[in-house]
Amino acid sequence: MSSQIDHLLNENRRFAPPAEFTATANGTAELYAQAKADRDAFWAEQARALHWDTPFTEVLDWSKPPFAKWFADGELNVAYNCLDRHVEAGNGDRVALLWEGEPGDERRVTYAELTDEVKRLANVLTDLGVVAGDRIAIYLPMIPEAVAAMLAVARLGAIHSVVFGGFSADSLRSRIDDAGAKVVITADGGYRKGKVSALKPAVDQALSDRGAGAQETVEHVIVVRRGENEVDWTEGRDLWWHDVVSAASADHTAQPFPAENPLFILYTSGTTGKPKGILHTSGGYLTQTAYTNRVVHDLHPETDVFWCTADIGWVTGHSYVTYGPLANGATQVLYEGTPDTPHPGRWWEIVQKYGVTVLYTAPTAIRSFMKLGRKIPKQFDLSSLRLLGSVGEPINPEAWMWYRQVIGAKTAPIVDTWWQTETGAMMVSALPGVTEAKPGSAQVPLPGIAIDVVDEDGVHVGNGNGGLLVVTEPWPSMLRGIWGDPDRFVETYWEKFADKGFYFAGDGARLDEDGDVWFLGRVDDVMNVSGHRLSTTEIESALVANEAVAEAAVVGASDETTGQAVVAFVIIKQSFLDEHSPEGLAGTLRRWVGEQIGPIARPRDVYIVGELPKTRSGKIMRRLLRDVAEGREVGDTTTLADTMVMSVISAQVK
Ligand code: 6R9
Repeated sequence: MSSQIDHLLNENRRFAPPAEFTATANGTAELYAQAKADRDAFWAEQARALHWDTPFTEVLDWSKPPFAKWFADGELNVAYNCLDRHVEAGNGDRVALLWEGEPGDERRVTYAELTDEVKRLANVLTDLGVVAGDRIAIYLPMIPEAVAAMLAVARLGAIHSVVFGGFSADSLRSRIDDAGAKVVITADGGYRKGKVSALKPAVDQALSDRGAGAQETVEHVIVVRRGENEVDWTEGRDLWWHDVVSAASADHTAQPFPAENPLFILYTSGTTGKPKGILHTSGGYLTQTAYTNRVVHDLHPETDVFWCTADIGWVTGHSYVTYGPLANGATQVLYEGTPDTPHPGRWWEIVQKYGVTVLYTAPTAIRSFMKLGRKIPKQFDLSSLRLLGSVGEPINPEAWMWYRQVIGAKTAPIVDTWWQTETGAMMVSALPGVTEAKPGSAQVPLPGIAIDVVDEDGVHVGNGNGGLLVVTEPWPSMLRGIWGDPDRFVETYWEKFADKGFYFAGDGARLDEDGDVWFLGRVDDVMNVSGHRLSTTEIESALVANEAVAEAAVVGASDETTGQAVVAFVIIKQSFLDEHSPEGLAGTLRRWVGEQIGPIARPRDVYIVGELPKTRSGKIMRRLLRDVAEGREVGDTTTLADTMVMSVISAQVK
C-alpha cells in the first residue's frame, strides 16, 4: 500500500448522525435493502412520487446500450410536477423562492405566483411559435425569472439550454449555434460585486457577430428588466419580459409529454476544446433529482428552508435549485450576488435572515470562508442549520471539519455528494440520518445506484486500492447523449469499458478498508512521479492542513528525471505572510508534505501566490497552472472567473 493511502486511511474521525436527526430522516437504511432486492421496483416507486398523466408500465429499457430509456411509455409534464400540483394540493401560498438581490432587495414568490408567471410565459412562447422540441437559450442572472424561464420551456416540452451569465458573447454564440436556439431569454443586466453587470450587450454581440454563411436561428430575444441599465434594442426581435408576460393570459393547461422527451441541454467542457452539450430527458431526470433531494438533503417541504448556492448556469443549479426542490414543493433561498458583497459575511447574514436549515455548497467556497476566518460567520446566528452538503470537488478533511465546527455547530451532518453534469443527479453520498460520516470521503453509492472502482481492465480493485470510478448499471437521470454527436457520447463514456458495459466517469477513486469511496480528482489530474501514482487532491489536502495555508493547488509538471514532478501553488494566510519570508514558508511546506504523505509527495516547487485561477463554477484550472509550472505560455483563460489572475500568478512565480 502506498504512502498516500496511509494518509487517507489515517483519517479516523467518524461522526454519527444525531439521534433526533435520524428519528425524522427521509433516507433510511431500508432504502438500501429495497433497492438491492429489486432495483427496477425501487426506481418505479421513486418515480411514482411524481404525477404521471399516463402511468408507465415499463421501468428500464436497456435493449440498445448505452442508449437507455426510463419509464418510456409513461407521460408527464415536468412543470406541472414542479408547480400546478402543489397549488392543486392546497399549497399555493407556500413560498417557493425567497429571493435576495445582491443590493439587498427581496422578493417572496409563492407557488401560486410562480405557477401564474410560468403559465403566462408559456403562452408568450407559444405565441412566438415555440413548440415541443424547440431549443431556447437562457442567459440570466440569479433572479426568479431564471427559474420561471426554465419551467416555461419545460412546460411546452421544449428544450432549454442555460448559459451561465458569466460566459462571454463568444461562448454564448457557440452554444446558441450548436443547439440552433429559436429564442433567447436574457436580462438587461444583474448585480455582481456591487454593480450592474450587463448581459444584453453579449446577446446583441452574439447575434450580430455571425460567421460567414451561418444562418440565424434566433427569432426573438425576451429581456427581463433587472439592472435598469441602458440597452440597445432591435425592433421586432427584442421584447421586454414585463410587457409580454403581463399582457399574456395566465390560463395554460400543461400537456403531458413522453418520459423520454428531452428537457435540457447543458454544455460542459471535455478534454477537447469544444464543449459537449449534455442532453437530459424528463421522467428519469425528475425522478432522481427529486429523490436525491428528498433523501440526501433530507428535505421536509413543510418546515425546511433549503439553500443551494449554485448558479442555475451549472448542473447543480438545474437539479438542486430548479427541479429537485420545486418537484418536492420546498421553500428555498435564491441569491443573486457574490458571497462577499457588500461584506464578507453576506452568506451567513442570509442564513440568519431566512432561517436556512439545509445548505448545499462547494468546497472552494468553504475554503475561501476558512481563509477569512471564523470570526465572520460567528457574528451571525447559524443555529437554524441542521444539514450541510458539499458538491463539485473532493472536500479535504480540514475544510470538512471547519464546515462542521464553524458552520454546523459541531452537530450538523455533512453530506459529500459526488455526481456530474452527465449523471444529472447525485450518485455517491452518505444518507445523513444513516451513515457515520468520514471527513473527506463521499462514502457510498446511493440506494438504487451501482458503482465500482476498477483497474484499467475493468476489474474491481478491492478495498485499500485505487482505480477508476465506473457506474455499472444504468440510472434514471443519466445523460441520454451529447447534442448532435452520438459518436462522441459513446466514445467518451462507454468505449473504455465497452466489454463490461460500464460508464467511465473520468474520476480517480480509492476504496478504503471499509469499502468507502474517496474521490481523487479527475484522472487527468492524477500524477505519476517516479512511477508512483499521486493524487493532486491528496497533496492539496496535506498542504491545507498546515496552519499557514489558506488554499492550495497542485499540478504534475513534466520533469526530466521523475516523469512528473509535484508543483504546488499556495495562498498563505495573511498573519503568516507578515511574519515569515516566502522562501522560508516554501521550504517549510515542502518538508511538511514530505512528513504528511511521504518523501515521494514532497513538491519540487512551492510557489506562494495571491490567487488561484478558478472557473466561474469555482473549479481550479490546473491546466493553466501546469503551463506556468512547465514554463509555457499560458493557454486559453476565457473560462476563468477573473481572466487577469494568470498574469498576476505568472509574475509572482518569476
Ligand atoms: C455536480 C458537478 C463533475 C466533476 C466530477 C468530479 C468533481 C463533483 C464531487 C467531485 C469529488 C465530490 N466532483 N462532486 N469530486 N467529490 N463530491 O460538480 O458537476 O460540474 O459536471 O463536475 O466534479 O471530478 O467528475 P460537474
